[in-house]
Amino acid sequence: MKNRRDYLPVLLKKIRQKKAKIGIIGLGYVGLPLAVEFARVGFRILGVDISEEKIKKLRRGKTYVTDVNNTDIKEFVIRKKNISISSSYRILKKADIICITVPTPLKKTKDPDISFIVAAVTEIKKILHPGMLIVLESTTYPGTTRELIAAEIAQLGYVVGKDFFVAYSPERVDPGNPDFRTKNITKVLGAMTEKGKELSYELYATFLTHIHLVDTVEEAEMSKLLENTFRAVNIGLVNEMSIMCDRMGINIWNVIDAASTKPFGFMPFYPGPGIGGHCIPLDPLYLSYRAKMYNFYNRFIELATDINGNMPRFILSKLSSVLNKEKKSLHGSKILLLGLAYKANVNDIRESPSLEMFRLLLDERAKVDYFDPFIPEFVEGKKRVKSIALKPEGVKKYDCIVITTAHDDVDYEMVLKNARAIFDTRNVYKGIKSDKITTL
Ligand code: SAJ
Repeated sequence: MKNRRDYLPVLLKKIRQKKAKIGIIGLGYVGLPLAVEFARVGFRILGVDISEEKIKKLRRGKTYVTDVNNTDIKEFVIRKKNISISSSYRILKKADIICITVPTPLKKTKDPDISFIVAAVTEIKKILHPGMLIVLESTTYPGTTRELIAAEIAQLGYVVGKDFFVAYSPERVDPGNPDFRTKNITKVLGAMTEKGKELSYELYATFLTHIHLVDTVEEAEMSKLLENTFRAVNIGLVNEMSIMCDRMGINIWNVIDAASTKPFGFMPFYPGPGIGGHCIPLDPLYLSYRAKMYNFYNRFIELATDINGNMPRFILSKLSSVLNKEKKSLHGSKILLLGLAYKANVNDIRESPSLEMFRLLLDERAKVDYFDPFIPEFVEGKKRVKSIALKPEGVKKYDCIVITTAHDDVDYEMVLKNARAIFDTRNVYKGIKSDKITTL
C-alpha cells in the first residue's frame, strides 16, 4: 500500500461526530440490538442480512428479536431511515466501520462451523477500502480474529494497524433478561493494534458506559468462552447432582436453596431437561475443538456436554416411572410438554431439550402434544406441529403433563387443578404439595 495516510484521526473524528457509517453483517439477536443502539446515538447503519424474511419484517417496522421493540424499528428503519437494510454486501462500500455479528453454529459433526464468518470476510474483501475498522462480535475460538480476519485482509496488501484496523468484542446478550440489555452490559474489547483499540473503544463508548479492555484479541475471544463454559459445566454439575439426589431420595431444589443462603462463594444453577440455545450448548465445543489443536483435552467440557446432553433421556426414564405408577407405559400415553422454548420467556427453540423430548416421546410411540405461549407452531420433519390451547378440559385428557420450560405467563394453578399427573422438571410448583406432582 503506497502513499499510506494516517487513517486514525480521520476515522476517530467521524466516530466522535457520529458521522462514521457502520456496516452490521448479521441482523440477529446480537446484530439488530447493536444496530438500534448505534442508530439511537445518531450513526448511519448499513445492515446486511441473508434472510429476505428478516429484511421484509424490518422494512415493515416489525422486530423479530425479543429484546428489540417495533417502536425502535419503525423509528430508525422507517421514520428516520438511519438504518438501511439489504441482502447485498454492496451497501457496505460506503461503510467506515463493519461489525460482524453472524452465527457461529456447529456442524453435524459437532465441530465449529465458522462458514458465516468466512463468508462475511470474503465479501468484506471485495468492498474494503483503506482506513476501515472491522470488529468481530460472534462467539468463536481464540485465533479466529487474527487468522480469519486480519491475516485474510492482509493478503490484499493492507497492513493491520495502518491501512485497516481490527478488534474483537464478544456479544453478551441474555435474551429475555429485562435487567441487562445491550446498552448496559460491560463490553470486553481486544484489538490487534493500539490504533485499533483506540478506534473500537471510541466506537463503543458512544453508547456504552462500561468497556473492559484486554491486551489481545485472543483474551477477548477466550473470555467469552470462559463465561459460557462456566455456565455449561456448572449446569452439568447440578444436573448430575439432581440424578444423584433422585437416586438418594433427596429434594435437589431444597438442597440448592439451602446452599444459596451462603452469602459468598456459591452461585446457584438449577437442574432441568438439558441445555438449549445458541450459545451454552455450542460455545464450549468451540473451545475444546481449538484446544485439541494444542493437544489439550478439556475433560470438564466433554463431561458437561455428556451429562447435559443426556438429561432429556433421564427425564424420559423418570416420566416412564411416573406413568408406571398408574400401570401405564409411554407407548400410547397422552403426554403434554408444557414449554418448547429452550428457556423461559423466549421464543427460540434452537437446541431446545424440550424438542429432543418431543422426538424421544414420538420414538416411544407416546401421543405427545405441546403448549408454548411463545411458540405457536414449529416444523418437525415434513410436519407442521401446532401448540395446543391450554384449557381445563384439554388438560384433563393427558396422562401426564411435563413442565419443560418455566414460562411466566402460564396458568399453572389451572393446570394443577385439572391435570391427572404432573412431572415438574423446572420446579414451577415450588413449595406446593400434591400427590399429582413429581419433581425432578
Ligand atoms: N439452564 C439450566 N440451568 C441453569 C441455567 C440455565 O438448565 O441453572 C439452561 C437453560 O434452560 C437453557 C440453557 O441452560 O436451556 C442456557 O441458558 P442461559 O441462561 O445461559 O441462556 P442463554 O443461552 O440464552 O444466554 C446465555 C447468557 N445467559 C446468562 O448469562 C444468564 C450468557 O451466558 C450469554 O451472554 C449468552 O448465553 C450468549 O449469547 O452467549
